[in-house]
Amino acid sequence: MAKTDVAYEILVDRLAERGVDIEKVKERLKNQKIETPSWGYADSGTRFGPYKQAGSAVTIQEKIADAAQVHKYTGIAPTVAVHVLWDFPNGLADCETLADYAKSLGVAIGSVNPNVFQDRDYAFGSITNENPAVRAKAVDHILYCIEIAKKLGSNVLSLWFADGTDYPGQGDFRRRKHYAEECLRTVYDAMPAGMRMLIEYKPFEPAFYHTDFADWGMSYCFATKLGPEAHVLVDLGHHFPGQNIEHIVAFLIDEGRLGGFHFNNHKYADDDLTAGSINPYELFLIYNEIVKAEENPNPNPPIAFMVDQAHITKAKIDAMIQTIMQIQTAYAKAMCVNRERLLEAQLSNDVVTAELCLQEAFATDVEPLLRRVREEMGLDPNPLEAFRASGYWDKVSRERGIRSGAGLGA
Ligand code: PSV
Ligand code: MN
Repeated sequence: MAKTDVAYEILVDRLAERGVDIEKVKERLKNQKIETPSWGYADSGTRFGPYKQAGSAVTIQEKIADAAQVHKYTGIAPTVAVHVLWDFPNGLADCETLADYAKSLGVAIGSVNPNVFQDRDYAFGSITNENPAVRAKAVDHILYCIEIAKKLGSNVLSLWFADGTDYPGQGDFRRRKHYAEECLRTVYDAMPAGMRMLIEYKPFEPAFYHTDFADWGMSYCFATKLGPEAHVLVDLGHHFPGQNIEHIVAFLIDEGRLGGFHFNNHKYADDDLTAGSINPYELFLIYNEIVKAEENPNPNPPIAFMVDQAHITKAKIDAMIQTIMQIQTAYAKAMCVNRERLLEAQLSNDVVTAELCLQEAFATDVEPLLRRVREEMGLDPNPLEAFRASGYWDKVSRERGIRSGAGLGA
């Protein structure tokens, strides 16, 4: 037997001892879906300026082509999130044939992200601005994004507001909250049947004193007031250090309001680092809640699993493939928990055994399983090496070179 087969067989036995059915795990891994962001293939930057790379995508066609590579090698990244201002400089005209183009490359357009933060008119807020004309402009842009979503066959409207203030006294919290409620109501009522609104939160940046959507509780509150098609979007980078994100995830699932994720990892602030790069145990614990939700009845709608990362030092497609593999690994490990033993330990207050059940799963080497799953999906067992060997990146970096475009690093 080949070495990899032996490792796989040992894992099968080990998981059977934990009451885990490997065939079911494989099935779930094959059905996993993670959306990658168009802006992750383009140049991005920091407050100190843009970081340009040879080969970065500029047009939406290039971004989709790069995203299609990630899907081609991982098999589980079939959709691409779009950011309207950065991806469609010519508006609806840019969308005409885009769905067909994406389809021809084996992917589809996923969530649609309006941009009501870049225009200088929004310096003092978009939907929370004191000026009704600015609020109306922001709402109009989001309504236009709904039209774009319809054209692209997307049913997820993903909203993030940079709104906030920098200094105490600058704005009135409650008045701003009322403006936001009013504007979101207009948008929500304009959504066609089947469309979902995701409301993201972020405690700081670019506003540094307060943000109008500061935490999950505020997003939850806006969402519940709006109606059943509004949900909370959890961006892993949008929490203060030490915050227990898996608890937030479990709570929202139980309330039926977890709409989706923006995966990434942070060490200090909203660093946009590769998912699992700084704290893989946290990612595992988040997936532990997702796995439990999949296995137990709960009121939550389908979750949109999305990446929100803009790498500045890593090669972009390499980094995105690495990201998908990290998330896939977290999911696989979370399915390796001995659930029966964990429940017994919890019921008998055996804290050490309970913790060990999770640690044992986290320590499980799931590589043989993931390689097997990829082979069964007709993929190379090592997506990153296979992509690198394909020469795609060398080719596009030569052809595209260093250019200017729209986006975070325009
Ligand atoms: C804001 O930091 C954010 O997380 C939002 O999701 C934006 O759409 C995205 O980043 C832009 O990069
Ligand atoms: Mn985000």
